Amino acid sequence: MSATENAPAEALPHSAVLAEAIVDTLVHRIGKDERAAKPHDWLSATILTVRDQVIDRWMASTRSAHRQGAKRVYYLSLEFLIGRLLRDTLTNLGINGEVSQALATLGVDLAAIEEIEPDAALGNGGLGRLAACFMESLATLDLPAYGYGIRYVNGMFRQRIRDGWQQEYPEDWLAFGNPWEFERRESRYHVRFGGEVVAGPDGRAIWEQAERVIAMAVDTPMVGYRGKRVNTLRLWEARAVDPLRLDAFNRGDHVGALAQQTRAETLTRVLYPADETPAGQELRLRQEYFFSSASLQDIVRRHVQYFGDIRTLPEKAAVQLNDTHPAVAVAELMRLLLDERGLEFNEAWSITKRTFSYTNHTLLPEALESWPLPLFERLLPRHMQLVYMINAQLMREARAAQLEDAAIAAVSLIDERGERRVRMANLAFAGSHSINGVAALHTELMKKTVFADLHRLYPDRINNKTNGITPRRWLIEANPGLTALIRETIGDGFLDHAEALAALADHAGDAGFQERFAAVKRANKVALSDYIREHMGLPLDPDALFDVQVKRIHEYKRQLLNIIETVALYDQIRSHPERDWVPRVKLFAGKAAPSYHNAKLIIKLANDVARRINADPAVAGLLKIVFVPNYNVSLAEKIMPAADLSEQISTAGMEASGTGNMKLALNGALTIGTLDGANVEIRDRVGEENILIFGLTAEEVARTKAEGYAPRAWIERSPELSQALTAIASGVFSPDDRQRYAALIGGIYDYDPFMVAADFDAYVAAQREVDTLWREPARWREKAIRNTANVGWFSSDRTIADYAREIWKLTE
Ligand code: B1H
Repeated sequence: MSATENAPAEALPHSAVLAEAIVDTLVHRIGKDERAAKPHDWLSATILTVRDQVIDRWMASTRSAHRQGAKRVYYLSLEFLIGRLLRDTLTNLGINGEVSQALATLGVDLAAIEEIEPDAALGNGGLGRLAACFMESLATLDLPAYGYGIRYVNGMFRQRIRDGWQQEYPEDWLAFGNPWEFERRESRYHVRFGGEVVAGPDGRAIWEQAERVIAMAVDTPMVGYRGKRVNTLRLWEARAVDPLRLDAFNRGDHVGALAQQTRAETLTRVLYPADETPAGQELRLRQEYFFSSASLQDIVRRHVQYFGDIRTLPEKAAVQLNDTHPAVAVAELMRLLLDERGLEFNEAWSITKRTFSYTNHTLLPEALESWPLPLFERLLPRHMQLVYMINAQLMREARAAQLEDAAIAAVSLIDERGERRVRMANLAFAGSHSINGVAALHTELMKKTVFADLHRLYPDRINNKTNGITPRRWLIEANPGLTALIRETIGDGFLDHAEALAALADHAGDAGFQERFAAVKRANKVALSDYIREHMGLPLDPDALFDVQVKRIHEYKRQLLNIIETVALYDQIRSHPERDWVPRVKLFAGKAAPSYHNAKLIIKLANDVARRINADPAVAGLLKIVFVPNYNVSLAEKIMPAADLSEQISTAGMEASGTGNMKLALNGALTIGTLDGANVEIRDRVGEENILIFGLTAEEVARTKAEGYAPRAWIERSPELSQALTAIASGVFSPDDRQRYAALIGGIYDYDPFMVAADFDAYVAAQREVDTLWREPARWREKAIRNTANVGWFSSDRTIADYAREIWKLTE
C-alpha cells in the first residue's frame, strides 16, 4: 500500500481507467503499440498521462492567485537540483498505488521505469537542492510562487571514476526530450549586453547595447503535497535574435552564418560546476544577468498587467535572491524603474529594497562573488552607473551613521583594495530589506564576520531561517518501508505535519518496535548493497555498520579527516585482531569541482585506500571502503534510508547549514559531527545523548588560529595520527606513485586551515564511542528512533512558513 493512498483528491481514476489512458497515450502520442513499447515508451506514456492531472490543477492554481490578487513569491536561483519528477508527482497527487497497479496489469513495473527517468541536475549541491525542496514546500503550503532559473542543456557533469580518478562527462538530461516542460513562446524578452549609455533628450539614460539575446520561458509544473497547488518553475532558454545570417550563408560562410545562434546557445548551455568557488568567467556574469533580467522583466510585466501601478510592486511581489548569483537583479530592477518606468531614484530605491530579500549561503571568503570593474562596465554599462548611484546613497548613509573610514570601505559596493571589483554581496545586502542566514550559528557568524559593518549600519536586516528538506522526497518516497511502519505506529498525522513524528519517541524504548525499525533499516541496506554490487561488483555485508559521508568533495567538509581515520582504524584492526571490532562499511560519494586539485586528489585517495583495504584478508569482514560514483539526487534517495551513521564533520564555522545532515537523521542515522551549521540545532532537538559531537567549536577554531595554531605539534602528540599520515604520505596506498600524497599530507604539518590535526584525536574517540553503542543494539536503535522522531522541525514546510511570515509577509 502506498503512503498516500488516503489523499483526498476528488474523482480519482480507477486503475483500470488509468491503464486504458496510459495505453491510449502510448498509441496516440508516442506512436507505439503495446507489444512494441520499450521501457522508455512506457515511461513517457505514464508521465504524459499523469501530467494531464497536473495541468488541470496548475491552471486552477494560476487562476485562483489571479482572482485573489495574491502576493506572489519569486525565487531567483541559478540552481534547481530537482532530480526525477515522476515519483514525486505520483506521491503528491496520491495516485502512486493506482498507477503502479495500472502498469502492473500492462506487465510494466513502475519502479523499473521510474529508474530510467533522467535526473534533472540543474545544481551543484545543497544550495540547488534547497531551491528544489523550497519549490515543493511552497506548493504544499498553497503559496503562489514562481521559481526562476536557467534551463541548462547540460546540468551537473556525470562523474566516472577511472583508475580511482574523477573524470567528468557531459550530462544530457534533455537528449530524448523532456515531457514535464512547456515552451512559452509568448513569454520572450530581449536581454542586452555591452555598448554604451547616452543621454536622451529628456535627460533619461539610453542604453545603446552592442548585443541582444532572446530569453524564452520554459515552464515546469511543481506539484505540492496532496495536489493542493501547482506552481511554476520558469527556466529561461537563450535564443538568437537572428538565428541565421542568410547573407553570410550564401557567401559560403556557413559557420559565420550561425555564429549568433551559437553565441546565444552557449549562454544557457552548461551549469558551472564550481560549488563554493565562484567561476570568475565572463560567461558566468552573462548567465547571471541573462536570467535576472528576463525574470525581472517578467515580474514587472505581470505586476503591471494585473495591478496597473508599478509603485505597488512590493505589496504584490516578494523576490528572494538565492545567494548573490542573481544580485545584479537589484540594479536591473532599478534600471527598469528609472529608465523604462520613469521613476525618480529615491522612489525606485525604496521599491527595490522593499521587493528584494537575500539569502546568504556561505561565509567562505573565496566564495563571495565580486566582478572586476572593467568587465562589469564593459558588459553592463548602464548597471555600472546604477551601482555607482546606489553606492553614493549607501556612502551617504554610512557617513550619516558615523561609520569610521575602515567600515565605510568595507560596506562599499566597490572593493578598492587592489584591482577594483564590484561586490555582489554588498549590492544584494544594500538592495534588500531582509538578509538571512541558513542556520542559527551561520547567521550569528554573518553578523560578526563578513557583514559586520553592514550589520552595524542596518541592524534590523539580518535574520535567520534554518534550512529544511521536504519530507515527501526524503522520507515518504525515499523510504516507503519506514513510512509504512510509522503510519502503523502513530497514524497519518506526520504525513502533513512532520513535527508529529515526535509521537514516535513514545516507542523508542519498545523492543518490538525497535525490531521492526531495525528490520526496515536492514532491508534498505540490502537494497543499497544490491545496487552497489550490481554497479561496482563490490559485495557489502548489510549487517555491518553503514557509515556514510555523501556531499560535495571540499577540504572544509573534511573527507580527508574521515579517510585518515579509516587508515588509522585499519592499522588498529591489524595490530589488535583479537579485539571485538565492529564491522563497518565506510561509504563515500560526491563530486569535486573539475578545477579543484586537492578535492580530486582526495577522491583518488579514497579509492586508493579502498583498493588496498578491501583486498586485505586481515580486515575482511571488518572493514570495507566504497566510493560510489556519480552522486546525485537519485543516488542520495537510495543512500539516505540505508545509513546508520551520518558524517557531518566540517571544520566548525565553515558549513553554513548542511541539509544532508537532516536527510540522514530523518531516516534514522545517528550523526557524528562537529558543532557546525545546522548540526547545532539537530543536537538541540534530538538531545545530546542521541548524537556524537566532537572537536573544536567555531569559537575555539577562531581562538586556536588567533593564538598561532601549529599543527605539527598536534600531530607529534598523536601517535595514531602520525602513523596514519606517514603511511599515506610515504605511498603505502599508492605503490604505483609513492609521491602522490606527499604534498597533500605533508602540507598539513605546517598549514592546516581546516584543523584536521587539531580535531583528529577527538574524532577517533567519538568513532570508538560509535563502536561501543553499536555493540548494544537496543541502545543504538533507541537513539536512531529518537533521531527520526525529533527532526520533523527540519521540514522545509517549517522553513517556508517562516520565510512567508517573516520575510515575504504573506501570512500572519
Ligand atoms: C552553499 C554555495 C555555493 N553555500 C557558490 N554556497 C556556487 C556557492 O556555483 N557557485 O558559484 C554554488 C554553491 N552552496 C551551501 O548551501 C552551503 O555550503 C551548505 O552548508 C548549505 O546547506 C546549502 C544550502 O543553504
